[in-house]
Amino acid sequence: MGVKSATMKRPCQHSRAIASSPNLIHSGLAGARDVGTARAKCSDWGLVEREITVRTIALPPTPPCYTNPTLQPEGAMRPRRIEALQSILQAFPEDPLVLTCGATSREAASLGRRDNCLYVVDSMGLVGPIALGLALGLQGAPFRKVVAVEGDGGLLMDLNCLATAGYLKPDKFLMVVLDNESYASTGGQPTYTTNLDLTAIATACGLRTWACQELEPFAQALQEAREAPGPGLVRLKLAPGNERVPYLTEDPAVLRHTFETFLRSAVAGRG
Ligand SMILES: Cc1ncc(C[n+]2csc(CCOP(=O)(O)OP(=O)(O)O)c2C)c(N)n1
Ligand SMILES: [Mg+2]
Repeated sequence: MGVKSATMKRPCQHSRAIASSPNLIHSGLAGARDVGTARAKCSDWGLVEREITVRTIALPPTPPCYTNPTLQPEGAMRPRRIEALQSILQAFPEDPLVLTCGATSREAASLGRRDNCLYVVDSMGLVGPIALGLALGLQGAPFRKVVAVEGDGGLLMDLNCLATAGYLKPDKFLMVVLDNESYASTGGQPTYTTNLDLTAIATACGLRTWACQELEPFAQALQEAREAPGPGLVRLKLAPGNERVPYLTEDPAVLRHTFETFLRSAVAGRG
């Protein structure tokens, strides 16, 4: 594996760019292979220039796709993640959406890329804190809600964001939890939500909550949650499994830049 010198042309978020490659391999990208490393000069938005090491991996053409019917036989009757994402994208065409890693970001992007979406492709557990920070920072902005689209596994990784949202009560914070009772993106291992109610936790933290099992009540809950004052959480129980959709291979710094540009122009244009 040779170490080469190169200058990165695109904006690059130094440590995030480096960290993303090894993490991607652990995120269920079976078949990904390390094909080389290079030393690169990274200009971070033109402000800082530093030397970094970039690993390059070759990806298989499509991600693995599976369902695990032995895990949750009743799950077959539940909505699929991609159907829930379609409802969310329809309900919030102009509000900022922060989408969790793994299959959720991939499936949402497969429905059509949108500038109002931040695809948090690899940072599990950070969707809630990111959306919470945005909801606090954008209190006077012309958005109705900042929506965190999180998985059950991702939310369990950072439950604190519910306690903080309940305490600070940012009006624009809305979390939508797509609860398939499993870490579907990485193989369908069960999470605690097989017998833990995330809406009960959110209610205890002081959030307004909606618990849904089907798509129609879910779409209705999204409309209500959009208009309701104060922080909220909508939970939908989902079937396990993932769709066979392409990987999101863009640098996270580029994905962030697109979203940031959307936020800046929306705030400037509508404020
Ligand atoms: C800190 C960290 N740990 C583990 C992973 C690998 N990983 C990516 S997605 C995922 C499963 C997420 O589960 P959930 O939030 O329930 O979403 P689902 O895939 O079930 O829709 C895991 C373990 C990661 N990206 N980051
Ligand atoms: Mg899950």
